[in-house]
Amino acid sequence: MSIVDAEPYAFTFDLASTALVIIDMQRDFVEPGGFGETLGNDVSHLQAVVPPLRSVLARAREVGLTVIHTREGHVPDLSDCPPAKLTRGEPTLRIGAPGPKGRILVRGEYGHDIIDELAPLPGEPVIDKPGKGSFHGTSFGALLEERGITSLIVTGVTTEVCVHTTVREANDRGYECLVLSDCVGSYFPEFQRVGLAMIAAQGGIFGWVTPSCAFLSSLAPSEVPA
Ligand code: C5J
Repeated sequence: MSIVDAEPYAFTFDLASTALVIIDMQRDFVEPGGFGETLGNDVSHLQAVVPPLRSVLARAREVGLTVIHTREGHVPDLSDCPPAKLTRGEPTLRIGAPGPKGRILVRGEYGHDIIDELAPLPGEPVIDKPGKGSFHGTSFGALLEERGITSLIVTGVTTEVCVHTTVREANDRGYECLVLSDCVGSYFPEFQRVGLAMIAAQGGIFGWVTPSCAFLSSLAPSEVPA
């Protein structure tokens, strides 16, 4: 077992039953010139997540942790998108509209894919999700069950939307979630701060929070190949 210093108290996990989950590190959210920036957001807050997350991903691969990536988006005919979401917002910025990196939140478009720095390796599952949470309308839950995963190390964007929704869904399903504070990002610094505080509040109401350096140093030397 590994133990990490965390809020609100130490998080214990076993590598064999733990997955690193990387949520929606997609070009349209993270890169300059993407959909996120078109909405008026400052993407530098999300780009700051990339270097620490790359280190965590590299170490996770070294120690043989299960790595699961997710992408938010819809099938090209938008048949998996509820009308209430399709008609929301300014018409040129709606789901399916043409965006700077392809149709907004549509699978197969350039902007929908994961940034090169965190590209999945062959064999690493990529869960395409039509919603904010990773369980809704996906095989994520079945995959975790199949692999005997009970603990999730959660990273990605955005903290208060897809990360929060996934952690809440996972918590209700009995998974233990550790959120790496510098490996999740929000366009809004106040949402980042409060979003993280909410997870660990009240004795860990949804989960645990810790910086990536604590997680990395928790991996016992015996678990790192020579
Ligand atoms: C948003 C996400 N913010 N991945 N998506 O719409 O958090």
